[in-house]
Amino acid sequence: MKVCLVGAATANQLDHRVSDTDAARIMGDLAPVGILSLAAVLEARGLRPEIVDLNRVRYRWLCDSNPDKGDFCGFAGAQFADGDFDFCGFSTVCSSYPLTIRIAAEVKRAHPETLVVLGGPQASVVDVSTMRAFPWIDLVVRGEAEQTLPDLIDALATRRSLASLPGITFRQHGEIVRNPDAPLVSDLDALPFPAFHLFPDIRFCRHVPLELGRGCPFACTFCSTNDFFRRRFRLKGPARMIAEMRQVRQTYGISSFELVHDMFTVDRKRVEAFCEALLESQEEFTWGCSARTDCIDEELIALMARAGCRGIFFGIESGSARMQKVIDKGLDLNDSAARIHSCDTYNIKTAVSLMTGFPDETMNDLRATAAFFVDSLRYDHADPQLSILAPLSDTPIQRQHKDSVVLNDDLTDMSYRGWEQEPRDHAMIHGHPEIFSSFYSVPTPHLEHGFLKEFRDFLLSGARAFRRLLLGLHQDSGDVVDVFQQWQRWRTENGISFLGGDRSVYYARGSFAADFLRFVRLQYIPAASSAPLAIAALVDYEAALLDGDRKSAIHDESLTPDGRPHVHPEVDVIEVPADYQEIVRRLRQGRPLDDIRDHPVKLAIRKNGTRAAEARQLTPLSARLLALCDGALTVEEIVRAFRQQNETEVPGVSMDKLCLAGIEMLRQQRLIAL
Ligand code: B12
Ligand code: SF4
Repeated sequence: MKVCLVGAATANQLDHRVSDTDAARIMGDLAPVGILSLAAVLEARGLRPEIVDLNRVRYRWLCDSNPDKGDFCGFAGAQFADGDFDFCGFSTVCSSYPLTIRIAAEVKRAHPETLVVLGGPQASVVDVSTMRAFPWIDLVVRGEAEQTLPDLIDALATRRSLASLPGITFRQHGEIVRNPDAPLVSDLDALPFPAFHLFPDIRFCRHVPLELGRGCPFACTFCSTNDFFRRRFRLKGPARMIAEMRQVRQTYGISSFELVHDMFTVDRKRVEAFCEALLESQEEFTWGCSARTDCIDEELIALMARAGCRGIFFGIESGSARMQKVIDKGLDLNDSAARIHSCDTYNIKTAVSLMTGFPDETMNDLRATAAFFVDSLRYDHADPQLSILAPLSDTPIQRQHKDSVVLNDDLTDMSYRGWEQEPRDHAMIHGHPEIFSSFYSVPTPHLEHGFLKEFRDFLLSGARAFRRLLLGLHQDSGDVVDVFQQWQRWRTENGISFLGGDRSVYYARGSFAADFLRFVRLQYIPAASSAPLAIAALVDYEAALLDGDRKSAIHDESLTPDGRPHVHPEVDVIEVPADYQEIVRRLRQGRPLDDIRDHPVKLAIRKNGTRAAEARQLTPLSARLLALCDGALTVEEIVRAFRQQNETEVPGVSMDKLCLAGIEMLRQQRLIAL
């Protein structure tokens, strides 16, 4: 039997301007873990499945300059033409479900004899409604499929009845039949290693995704994955994981991994065992994982860091203690903040994932979530994220609100994911709210949706473009939502509109940052700030960063008496009205800014294309020296001028020596070049 397995489209950041290498890296990072596991199981049964990666097909389509290339689904359908497959199995995820169903239709149209099958998290929970609405879908495999899929293919090949095969939904005499659920895979260590050899882009991966285990015992009301794996927490053993990691390193030379599990740290002892095994192996692998902040502590974080953990995804969801209860997440938010702080101390990056748009959420709840978002900006390794709730099919929230969901393209978070929807997708989504529920919004009686969307874009872009200023404004005003409302009013009064009407584009790529800095200078500081000097210093700093990058190819040269030093082309020297170092210290510690005094300082800011580039606060002596490095004076002349300017001697050090040592230090700091 000729079997093809198709990975779901997930790489919506691709477009024709992305280079081949970058595209391969993006697609490698998004390797379809489930499909690769299934392919390995089929190979172990003697089959030779082929894998089609829809991300790669889409990239090919995006780069195809042929004006008659047609729409993506037709193009994608044609990729299956030569395969002559008996069985075509598509993986599904809610965000690209309309696309998958349309591609499946193309395959069926061109090859009516091919069995078109869906599997994965989306089709599994909307199996019956999907098959009712889209007659070209022949069968759905529900849930984990390492047992079901080979049994199904075996039954099909030998023309046995499907009636007793658990885990499938299929058609029989025109009726849709839903067999009972299949048992879970109880021993994940018994599964074969993923079939990476069928997925060429894995070679370009930065972090190879490897499945660490399945199942989360918690029951958050918005989450679909707990039910999918039936809340049965399972973990691969340390020996098995390390063997997989070693094989990847030996085959592809990659030793950085994204360990896939919704909630790795459920069982502390097993996390310790994994970390200790890694340390004992002396392999120096690095890895990221997911955890809850209440299932991890400082000691465990320290051990994980030693064992190579470099990133943790924390689903915090809401910064409101009330909402934590309403959504059955139940985190203690002070503890959550402390865990993020601990990770920062151990140089572990944290994705601090927050959501808004819950049906019961009030303005005060939103304020608390926004505060949690901005507070986490004080940690350099924290990356706060904010999304708008999408009611995933068959979750408690979706079931409760299924009759009152609203469809408004601008409001759904799925369309924000960037998949362009065609009129046919819209018609499908519009006609079947129960199948495509994630494209809808639940009603939020206390919060206006348009407001939420703009606020989300504002926070995400603000955190990217002026991280410290955003934190400073929140600290100064006590409420970033209030700052946003002031900005919204000012924006309207000053006729600032969104580029081409597209709010997200304006916030992500437009002149938002420059407009906002203007608002802070002209409106916020005079009218609302209780720490005007500190905020002014932060605005000046952020404005200097906005002012373009200057990557330079200058190489270091050593000092000679006749060399003429000048400020390094990557460096800007600016003056800010208050002690910047002290402001940053206070921001990190959450201390008030209102008594920051008038004390102008000079900052040297390196602009080499990285936002992480640090501003260095110059001592008065360095500032004077740097001012003399104007490219006109030789080192000898600078020493002379410096001697004349600075009459007070440092005891035991001659002024000339001090000056030469200062120039050398500026050179080593790459603040000057010759
Ligand atoms: C890693 C991950 C991602 C990665 C993508 C990884 C990739 N390779 O593309 C990233 C971070 C990009 C991502 C993004 C998103 N994700 Co995600 N993601 C996951 C996560 C954590 C792991 C997926 C995984 O590898 N699982 C392990 C494998 C073994 O399981 P599996 O894929 O389900 O495969 C098994 C079965 O489903 C089945 N199966 C799968 N495919 C097929 C196909 C056939 C033919 C058959 C027979 C069987 C079958 O057999 C497999 C083996 O048993 C899951 C949660 C989870 N634990 O699964 C969420 C999950 C898949 N994501 C989810 C969501 C909602 C999203 C986003 C929409 C989130 C958002 N709002 O941004 C985006 C959408 C991406 C996009 N751009 O379109 C939801 C999907 C819900 C749904 N109903 O579809 C999940 C389940 C999480 C959740 N909390 O509910 N995600
Ligand atoms: S802890 Fe995470 S994976 Fe578990 S139910 Fe809650 S959101 Fe889902």
